[in-house]
Amino acid sequence: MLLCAVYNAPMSLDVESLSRAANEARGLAMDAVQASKSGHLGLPLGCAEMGAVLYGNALKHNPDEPRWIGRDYFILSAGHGSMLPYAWLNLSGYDVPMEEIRRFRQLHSKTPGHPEYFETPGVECTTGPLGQGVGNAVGVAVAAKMAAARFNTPEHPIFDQHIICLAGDGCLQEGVSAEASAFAGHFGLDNLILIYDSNAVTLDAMAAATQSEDTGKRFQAYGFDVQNVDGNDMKAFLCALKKAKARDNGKPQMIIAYTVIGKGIPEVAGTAKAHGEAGAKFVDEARKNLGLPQEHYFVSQETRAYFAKHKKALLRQYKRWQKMYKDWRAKHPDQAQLLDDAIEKKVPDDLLAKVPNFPADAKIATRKAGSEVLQPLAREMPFLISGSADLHGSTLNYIEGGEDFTRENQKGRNIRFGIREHGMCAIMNGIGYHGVFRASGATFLVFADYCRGAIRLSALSKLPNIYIFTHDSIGVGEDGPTHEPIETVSGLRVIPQLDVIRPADPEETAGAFVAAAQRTDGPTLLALTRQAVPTLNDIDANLRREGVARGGYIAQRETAGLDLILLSCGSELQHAIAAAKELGAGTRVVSMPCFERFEREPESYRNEVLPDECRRRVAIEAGVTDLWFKYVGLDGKVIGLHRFGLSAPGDQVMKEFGIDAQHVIEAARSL
Ligand SMILES: Cc1ncc(C[n+]2csc(CCOP(=O)(O)OP(=O)(O)O)c2C)c(N)n1
Repeated sequence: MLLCAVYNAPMSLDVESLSRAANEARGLAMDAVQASKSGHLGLPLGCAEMGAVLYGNALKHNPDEPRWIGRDYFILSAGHGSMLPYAWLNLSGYDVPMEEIRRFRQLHSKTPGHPEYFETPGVECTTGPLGQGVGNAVGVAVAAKMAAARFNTPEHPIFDQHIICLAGDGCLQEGVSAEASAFAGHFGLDNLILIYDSNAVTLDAMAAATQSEDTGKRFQAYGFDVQNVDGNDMKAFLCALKKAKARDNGKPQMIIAYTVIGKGIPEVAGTAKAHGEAGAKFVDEARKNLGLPQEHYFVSQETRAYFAKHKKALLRQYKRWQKMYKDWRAKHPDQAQLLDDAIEKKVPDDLLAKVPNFPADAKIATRKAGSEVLQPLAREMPFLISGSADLHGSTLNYIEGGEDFTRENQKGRNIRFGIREHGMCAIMNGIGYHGVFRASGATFLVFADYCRGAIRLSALSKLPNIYIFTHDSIGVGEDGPTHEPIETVSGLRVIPQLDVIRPADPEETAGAFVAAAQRTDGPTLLALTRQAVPTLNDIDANLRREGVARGGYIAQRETAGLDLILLSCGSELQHAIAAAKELGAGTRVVSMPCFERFEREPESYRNEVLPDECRRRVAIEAGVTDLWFKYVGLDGKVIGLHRFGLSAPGDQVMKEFGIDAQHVIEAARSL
């Protein structure tokens, strides 16, 4: 029996078998990268011993049930090293057969270039844009703490797991990981273990060419415990891992693991050349040196036998958990039902009916309407979490009575992310990947650019996040052009799978929040005004709130033969309605709060709203005009602006740029 020298705990580690497995995993990475003529060899080779310890010993998981809620999470933030998890998932017995390893990076394989959440069993997060995985791991750690606080009992530690993230120099150089790590330290996420693959190499050069900070000290300053270890020494690494797992001291854990990038290919090992696929030309010789046969994709009987045995042990561990879980379900059936509903992402069908109508004379900002809509939603959706990047006072998305998430109160539903927009969104993704909670988060819309890297990945991974982004146009006013979105809404509309909804008044805001809540196969961004908007009583209230779900709808129908269509959304819809009054009985007003939802409607509906035969069309929105031409066509006109805004009261800025009914009327008459 080995003893962990640091704290004398027994360790059983079959070094011989796992060393063999590590070399065979290296062989798989070499073969796959060589065959696809692309991909990264350095990390899977350099971290092979850590992969062996994790998958062959330390991780709590179940290859037959990859999404088991009691599992440890392994997140490869350095997603370019994707052959590391693919090889170990294959060896562990996940549904990642050798055929898929052979098809590394090929069309529709389960082994895409970088790990993708929906593509590969056992892959927890979509990673590759460096740093994101660290933010995701922090988010999973938040969700695991929240779930434990809500569901665990002293007898039933259902959620009792560690989130293990492997990150390289690149991940830790990126700002998003710094934001998320500072958050993790502050909120005491001691279920997080961040392994820093410190191999002194980045892509272009040695890491020393671009970094000289003391990373360990930096993370200590964030509030982490930091251990240093030789990452190619399996015993030392397992010992550090066990120590990190055992520490429930309110500190996230960092293990700085010194490794040799590209270990196994002497021609490139330890240098930046090991990083990509350059080492592939030396692999025939490398195979020999590693004791591997010339046969490609080779896995020995011994390794298969080791992992078959290990899987049996994992299944015993899983069964013990199942027994405890069943007992919990029997004793707490209401809680069990709640958990089932949360995992299934159940949202009441009649959610809209739970949101009271606004008074017809309400003249409030859509952000304020949003804050009122959020409260009944939060009551109906107990797993809805609402956070803000230090702007709850402006974004108005605080769940009343939901309490703050703190070290002491991990049941709290309001997360104070601090001024860390990118970190917030990467953490929201982690909460989404965890799968129990629905994450919503808020900031000013103009800062969506800070969040974009994470928002894009939420769309790619189909996470049902809700972004409550306020101050959505030049209507922001006095804060000036730095704070006035111009191109931002359009820039977000072009992200595939992201719904952007810009509601026009309080009732549309109700519809927008409910549409976002009921959409569970992708994220929704709500763009809300800072300034008060009139309630659009010319349109039936139910039509306004229900119309949003279709993305676009006929807000005001013509009363004579159709000869003009006015389109708009958000705070500018009022101008289209006012203009219509002057433009004659043949004018139709279309409210278009969400392009993406409208595009998902059947063609027949879209043609009904925007019939081909009427080509006289004018759109108005206080932002760049380009995307609107899809709906007004080359014969139509769009009122908007293609320059940055101004610092002055919002109504004056709107007027200065001609965002009003008069300009709609003039444009229509000129057609
Ligand atoms: C945000 C982002 N920027 C750049 C890249 C391209 N890239 C992939 S790996 C890498 C270098 C990473 O260095 P390190 O984390 O030390 O990885 P290692 O060299 O150890 O494999 C770069 C620049 C990326 N994937 N994501």
